[in-house]
Amino acid sequence: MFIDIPSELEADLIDRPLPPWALDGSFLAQSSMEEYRTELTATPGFEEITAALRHALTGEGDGYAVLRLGNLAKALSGVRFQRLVTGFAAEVAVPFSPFPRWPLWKDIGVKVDKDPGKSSGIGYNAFHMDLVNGTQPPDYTTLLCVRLDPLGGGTSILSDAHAAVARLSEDNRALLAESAYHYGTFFDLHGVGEEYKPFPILDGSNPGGGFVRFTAKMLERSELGQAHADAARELAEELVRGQVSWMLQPGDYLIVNQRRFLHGREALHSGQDTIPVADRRLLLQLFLRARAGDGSAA
Ligand SMILES: O=C(O)CCC(=O)C(=O)O
Ligand SMILES: [Fe+2]
Repeated sequence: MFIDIPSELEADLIDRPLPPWALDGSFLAQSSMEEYRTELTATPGFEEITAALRHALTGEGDGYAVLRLGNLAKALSGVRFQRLVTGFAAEVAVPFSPFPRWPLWKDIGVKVDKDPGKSSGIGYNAFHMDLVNGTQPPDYTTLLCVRLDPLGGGTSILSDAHAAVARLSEDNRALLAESAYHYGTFFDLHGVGEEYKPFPILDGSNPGGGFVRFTAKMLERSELGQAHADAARELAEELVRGQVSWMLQPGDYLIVNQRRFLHGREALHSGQDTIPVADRRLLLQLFLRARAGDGSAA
């Protein structure tokens, strides 16, 4: 689901600088959201785009969208562009940072000496949801592409979590609904509830809906019982079978409804150690919390 910005709207947005934002704890302040909204909704065509975005992410839409902001990224300074993207994001849900020591937008660069399968590693980043081990994971995870892998790797992958679950056997679904899974550590995180350990992958009270609380990274990094691990491996295989993939381009802004889609990334191309850090692939990540009563927080 790709959404392009008409060129007249691009031109108007370039002429409408937004002020710096304020935070209220780890959330974007209400006053900033109102200020951005007033400014942006006065731009003809803006509300059509945000309506299309919300449609793609909830209701009958797919559950993810890519807003193509490449021309705006080129025309605006980094700070002005980030404010504008924050304004688009705030039309979907409330931007926040779960990491108290990070700014609202978190850098995902490339670190050659990190666990290759984790965020900012160079390897295959397997299907997952972000903040999987919080009782309230972010409703949306969003990724803004700043720079491509100059060597050509790093294709994004997405898969419909409920469709993958529906292809599993009933026995495997029953195993996945048991509180037998755990992943990672939980330290000093804001806005995502409490640590959830162990957790069920499927929410038995909400079949076909809700989070599919899964990360394929648990298959190698968590101690799981044999039967539960096998069921989780089946799910990981179904996610791959149903995946869609494409290369995010500079200025592309991917928004994923975490109740519907899981995401990941193919490996970066080999040879990252030959690329200066400042030239390596760079994404910026932002999380969103659905507003109460907007229908997508079910
Ligand atoms: O590098 C990417 O494209 C995705 C990274 C990711 O999913 C994460 O860091 O949580
Ligand atoms: Fe992620």
